[in-house]
Amino acid sequence: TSLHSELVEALGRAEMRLHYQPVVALSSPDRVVGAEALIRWDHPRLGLLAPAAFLPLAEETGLVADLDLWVLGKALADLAALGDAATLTAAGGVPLHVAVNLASATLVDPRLIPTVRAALNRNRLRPERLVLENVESRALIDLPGVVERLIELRRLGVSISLDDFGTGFSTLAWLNTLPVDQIKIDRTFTANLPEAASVALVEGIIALAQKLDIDVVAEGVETEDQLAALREAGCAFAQGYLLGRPTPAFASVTQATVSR
Ligand code: G
Ligand code: G
Ligand code: MN
Ligand code: NA
Repeated sequence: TSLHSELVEALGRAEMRLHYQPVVALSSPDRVVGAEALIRWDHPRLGLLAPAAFLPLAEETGLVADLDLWVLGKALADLAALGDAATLTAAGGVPLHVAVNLASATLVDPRLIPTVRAALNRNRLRPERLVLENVESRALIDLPGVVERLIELRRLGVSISLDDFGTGFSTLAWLNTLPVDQIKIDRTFTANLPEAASVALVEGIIALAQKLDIDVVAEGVETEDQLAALREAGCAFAQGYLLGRPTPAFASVTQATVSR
């Protein structure tokens, strides 16, 4: 059988898994403010597959929206299952959020908004608890109706995050025109910290985002030096192996900073 026909059946056979990676506020002390849901396929023969092994196929064959909508329901159910007490972050008392990645096909899928509403209601979660990340920034310029959909989602109270910021088709000009609450600085920029040129770049992005009232999350933080450079630059949030690897148990995400 082809990987494609297996993928069609995988959702029905409950072979999809979510791993969660902590998103950390760089305050003193640091604290976990949420988690990004990252899909995996627990394939019966091939074992645990990363998104790179099946997402391109899912996108080509029109299955990616089904996957993303499943992720939405599962991630919000997992968040709700943590319970109220466990989801309050150590400082500030702000409840944890969960971030879900959406392909461009999902953004224009008519089921998206009804699914978001239903999943929030079913799990008795306020919309502020959900962040939607746009995986393919190209969609934002290519597909008609995407901006309107983002505006509608935001009106519901859901936060919109621009993923992989600074790469591919994303441009600074978009920050002014797109309904966006957060940008995630791509890990290729973090990787070159604390190199002077990268520090300047990150500082520039942060200054611009602050003026536009947009939160900045730095991705891919792997070293203490990178983390120090981000603090120095005034970056408010970060994610990366140094702060916490993706893990199958959502609950363990909340312990990420406790162990630091
Ligand atoms: O987990 P990993 O770093 O291997 O993820 C690789 C890529 O897959 C990332 O760019 C991420 O945005 C994307 N991805 C992870 N989970 C999902 C998902 O549920 N839906 C979509 N559309 N993309 C995802
Ligand atoms: O594109 P997106 O931001 O959704 O991608 C998230 C991906 O980045 C996941 O596959 C996750 O496993 C990976 N990731 C998370 N933290 C790190 C890190 O510190 N270094 C690297 N190289 N990858 C990371
Ligand atoms: Mn992401
Ligand atoms: Na990213």
